Amino acid sequence: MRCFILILCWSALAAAACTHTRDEALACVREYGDANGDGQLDRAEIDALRASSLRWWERGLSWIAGETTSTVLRHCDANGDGVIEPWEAQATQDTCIPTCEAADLVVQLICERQAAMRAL
Ligand SMILES: [Ca+2]
Ligand SMILES: [Ca+2]
Repeated sequence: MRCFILILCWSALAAAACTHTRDEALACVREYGDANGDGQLDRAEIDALRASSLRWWERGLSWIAGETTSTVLRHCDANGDGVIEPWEAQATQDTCIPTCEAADLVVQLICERQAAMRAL
């Protein structure tokens, strides 16, 4: 019986773990983050997106975890020029939202909240 419950829990976790893809996460970050509509994300836009999406304690936690705007740029800005362009998504697959769990987090913490704010 315990095994059965464990398997149930595991499959529930596994199903809940990956409901979004990296492409979805990147697309919505671009959609909600690119404030000036030039097709790329700069530091100020990433800062603004984080500030308006994350709650103060989540920003604190992410800062403690080392997930800052600088980290985002380091992981997602392939040529290091300070802006994230669409072509860099392909070049940073291993560092920028590398797992579907990361994609889920981005969608839940940023995209869904931005969508909800827009709907108001
Ligand atoms: Ca922009
Ligand atoms: Ca770049």
